Amino acid sequence: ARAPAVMVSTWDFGAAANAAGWAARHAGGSALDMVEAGGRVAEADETNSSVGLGGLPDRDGRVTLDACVMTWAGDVGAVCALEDVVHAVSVARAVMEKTPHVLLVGAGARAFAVEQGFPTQNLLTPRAEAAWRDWLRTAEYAPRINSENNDWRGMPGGAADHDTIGLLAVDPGGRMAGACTTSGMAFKMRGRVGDSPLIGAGLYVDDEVGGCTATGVGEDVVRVAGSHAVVEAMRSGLHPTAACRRVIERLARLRGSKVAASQIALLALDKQGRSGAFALQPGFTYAVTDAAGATRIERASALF
Ligand code: SD4
Repeated sequence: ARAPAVMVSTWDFGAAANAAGWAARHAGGSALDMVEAGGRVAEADETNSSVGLGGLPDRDGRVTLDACVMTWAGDVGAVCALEDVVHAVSVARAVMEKTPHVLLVGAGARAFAVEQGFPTQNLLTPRAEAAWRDWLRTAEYAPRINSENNDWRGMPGGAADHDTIGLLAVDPGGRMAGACTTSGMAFKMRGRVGDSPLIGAGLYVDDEVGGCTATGVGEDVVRVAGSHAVVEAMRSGLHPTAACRRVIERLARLRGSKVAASQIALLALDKQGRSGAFALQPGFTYAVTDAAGATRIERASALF
């Protein structure tokens, strides 16, 4: 039998995030410290064409970030459409820890971040700007499947269109936390928010059961409250893989041909240290780090 998993995160680039999470755990950090550290790695990586810096902008050319965190204790914090501050996951954590609220959006989120001492910077890199200018020539909104693992290839300007990282971790005390951070779908409408910062959709953690995070076309994750649905399926006794599969199948029944060309992937970790995932389309990968510190990349099965 495998050592229990202590951290999972979405896509191949999750391996680097898990390494940072593992280091945080090793340094005595909590599960929340682990997922925050991992999310920050993806946010700072400008080759990841959309988490934080280097993220593809909305159709008006503005990079807007969505993120959330959730802890074992049911504490939650989130930001939507945050501009000019790279570490959206840390701002989400600050919303949780420093305010009486759970969600701040837009100008209010930015003002709060500045007041908390977060530095501001231009998040639109020259490469992302070039991709946006290329996109403007057709201005056609068409999310591509699994672009996360094909950074900058095949898109206008060689850019991928979505790159969310979702993370779940357990600390040595056995407590679970999760985080999700993204710049959302490339070339989205200004003001558009997806599933990623919404507790229950892009992320859910229940310390009695386990957690789930989602990636892909956020609109469809929201329709089935994807992450919460997976946690409830695990509560009823399903293995994480079976729980993710049940919700993907439910979405396919609900939406039929409307999701035939979309990618949605769900990734779960239960309190027994079992991980699993399931997707609409083949190609979804995720990083799993076990209690011995070994990380492997797994490939999810898919409905189509
Ligand atoms: C969104 N779910 O904003 C995000 C996009 C994503 O990998 O997952 N990209 O809808």
